[in-house]
Amino acid sequence: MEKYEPGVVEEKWQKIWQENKAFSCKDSDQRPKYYVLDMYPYPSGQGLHVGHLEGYTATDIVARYKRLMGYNVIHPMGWDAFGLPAENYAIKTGIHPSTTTQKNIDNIKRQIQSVGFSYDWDREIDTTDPDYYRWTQWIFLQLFKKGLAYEDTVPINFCPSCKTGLANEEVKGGLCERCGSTVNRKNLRQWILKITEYAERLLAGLEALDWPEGIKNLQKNWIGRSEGADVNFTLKGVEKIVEIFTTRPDTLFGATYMVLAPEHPLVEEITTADRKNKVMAYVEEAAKKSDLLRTELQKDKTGVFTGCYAINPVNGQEIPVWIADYVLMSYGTGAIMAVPSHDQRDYEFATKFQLPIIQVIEPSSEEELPAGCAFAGDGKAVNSGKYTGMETGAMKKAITTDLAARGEGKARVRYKLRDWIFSRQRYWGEPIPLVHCEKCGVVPVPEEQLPLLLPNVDRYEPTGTGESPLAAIEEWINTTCPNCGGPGQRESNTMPQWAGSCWYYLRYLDPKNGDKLVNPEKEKRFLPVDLYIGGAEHAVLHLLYARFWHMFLYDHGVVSWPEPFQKLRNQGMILGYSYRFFSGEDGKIYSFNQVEEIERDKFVLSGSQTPLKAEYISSDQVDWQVEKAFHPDDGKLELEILTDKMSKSRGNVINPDDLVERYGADVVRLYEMFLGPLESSCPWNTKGIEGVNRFLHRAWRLIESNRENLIDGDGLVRLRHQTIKGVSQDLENLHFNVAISKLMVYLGKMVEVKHLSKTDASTFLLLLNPFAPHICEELWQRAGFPERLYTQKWPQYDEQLAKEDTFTLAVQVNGKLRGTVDAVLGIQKEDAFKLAFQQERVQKHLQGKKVIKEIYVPNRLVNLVVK
Ligand code: ANZ
Ligand code: ZN
Repeated sequence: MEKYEPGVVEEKWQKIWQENKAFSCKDSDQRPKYYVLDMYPYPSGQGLHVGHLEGYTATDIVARYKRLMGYNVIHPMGWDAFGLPAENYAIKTGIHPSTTTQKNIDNIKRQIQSVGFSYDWDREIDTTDPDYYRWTQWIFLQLFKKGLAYEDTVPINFCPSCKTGLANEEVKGGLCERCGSTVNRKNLRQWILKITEYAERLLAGLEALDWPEGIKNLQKNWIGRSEGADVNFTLKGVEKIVEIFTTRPDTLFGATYMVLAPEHPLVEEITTADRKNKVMAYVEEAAKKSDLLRTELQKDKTGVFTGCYAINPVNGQEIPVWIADYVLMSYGTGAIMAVPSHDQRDYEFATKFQLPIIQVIEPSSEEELPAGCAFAGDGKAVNSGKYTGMETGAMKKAITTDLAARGEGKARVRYKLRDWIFSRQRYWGEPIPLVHCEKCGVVPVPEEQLPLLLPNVDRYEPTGTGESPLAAIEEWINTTCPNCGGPGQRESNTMPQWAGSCWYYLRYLDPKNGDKLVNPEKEKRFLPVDLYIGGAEHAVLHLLYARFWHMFLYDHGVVSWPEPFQKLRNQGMILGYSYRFFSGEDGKIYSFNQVEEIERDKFVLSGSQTPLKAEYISSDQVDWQVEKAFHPDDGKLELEILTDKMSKSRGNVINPDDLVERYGADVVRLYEMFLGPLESSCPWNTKGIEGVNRFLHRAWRLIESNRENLIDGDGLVRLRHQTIKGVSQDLENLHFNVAISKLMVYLGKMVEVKHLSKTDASTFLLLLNPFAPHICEELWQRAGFPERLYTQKWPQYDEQLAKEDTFTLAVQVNGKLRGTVDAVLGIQKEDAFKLAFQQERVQKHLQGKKVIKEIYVPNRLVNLVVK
């Protein structure tokens, strides 16, 4: 019997697959298509870690399964290669980002290929390739021509460290998502995409998508649809009208003051002379704060009175007009009516500045009117003139209709979604194909001149004045106007990294097309993506932007399907470990990789000869279930095992290269899937890998030692059909870990039989193949089965034979029959007792008694002896 050597086997089959283009997807193939897509990686210098491989393994399993199911599977891979790290590296070293990027791509491609993923490499794309970004630029031009890209000088989120503007989606808790610096406000000329024009459709389209509810909700909240009304208030004295937006027009009788955002255009005009200084000082202060800071709920409310009064259109009441920074200019109309009794922020403000609080909604009887805060719920109107007594919903409608009839307001839907700030003041991105001409204004670069190439520069530093390094290259920046031929200047901003990933899934369908972004036939044939797997962190960024571009392309006939990704699943995060030792000598955190050995009273760091002393570490306590270990005598904390997101800075990254080298790709793939359900976050545990390693070695031994004596008999008929059914269903539901367990049970039974049947051996290899394709191909060949495994058909099961065998379990208490229950043949003793205890009639007979003995007759009865 030959020994299982994963290294040899895997190299052999990867070569065969590659030489035969085993996984290439033919456009002409008329079988039903299946498009399974990964979120393509950014080619970072660190390469991939085991977390990246989880999603890629999952999609590969599905791709291989669907191929055997008879689908024409398209499973491509590419590189999201524009981005800041390569540019920052260039700033430090002077090495061109394309050089670094290529090196990183080569490394990651090597890593991916070493795991045996069945990508169709003929479809590989790279977003920094001019033949690719030509079409990114082309889409931008279409957006521009349709009026969906506009230029504006706006206060934007500016990261002082990255020296570039950021989209709202890229700011997390007031910090730059990339580098963690505090983000400032800065007025900059920007290119902006009108994603808001698609707000309603982006929302409505979610309905039909098979996406995790969590992601759908994040998008819904980000789009933030609010139904309400715009209401006009006349300003006393100045004869101006201020429009406010409210979601609660039913509370109009409770409005006791009005607030304008400090940036509101009327502020200066309406402020009375005696208040000018105070008001202007406040406006200046507010300009320094971010929207996020201003709207924090806990924040102490500030504001100033303008001296002006507004007239409430429903009752003619005069209410004071304040300015306060909790009202944002970027939402609604930048002005609100304040109803302190029913809005918490207004309540706090009114309390602080001693403004009147008038209740206009009465909670329904069960609810109590809360003390010391606003009642924000629905109920019955009180103190509301002719509307008094109406329910909230009905009153909203009635009062809005009445206001509209008098020309004092109208129903209005508003969205939180803001337009997408699309320009970056950086070098390593797609140049925006526009020319500024003094005579003609902004002129698009003619489509036939695309791609507009990124020129070489000597220095990569952003200018920090808000212009990209491109602005300094005179021979590039100065050009002629495509319209009048006069002198013009190129746009110096580049596109954000999201641009390329907005449409990459389209280019895979037709990666080499020089005339069109994608051939319409191919697009019709392969869209939409049937399964898209990636991290949940893209919920409102990539996944929203891509839907927006896709809808735009749909409107303009480039694609024929309104949504790009029909089914989406998120992979959980694989967490890394680190240790923290509390010996007298040491209290530092060590990464998983750094610790070579742990013994009772010492631990040894990798590459170190001298063990560090720990007062007490019991090696059997350092099990992966253990989070903390305490000293047995004094109870002092000795060792803590921390799990956390894998990252270079935490030093807890697990590199797949070492694992593939040591165990082989098949073991790594299996283990990635065996960690737990795809969607949950689990810690990586290299010890646990031994289990699946043993499983594969066992499979090898079984088939290899029987391959010359396989018999023709029926074999394990029922178990085989059950396993086919179970594994097929698990694959449809992406329950990979469950499927592997079933294969382990099947193998266990095959090992026990005297003569292994051909059918069992071949079925097992077919079922295991998507998970561990190399070893299965090899054993398939060794066992003398026909052709190659990857060209075979997925096994079918017989519903009748796949039924689990059951028997009637009798449950006795003190020898008397007290119940029966259906149980699976071969049920374990503990499970049989569990079933027995669940019986209501049995429970009755156990009440107040103690079980002193449990008797089990396998596949027949349990008897509980009680006293
Ligand atoms: C009066 C009122 C009474 C309100 C009440 C609420 C409760 P959403 O649901 O987020 O859309 N608002 C309007 N524009 C604002 C702005 N630019 N800055 C800060 N707040 C603003 O919230 C809409 C509500 O937020 C509006 O309805 C308005 O307060 C406030 F019992 O009007 B409401
Ligand atoms: Zn011109």
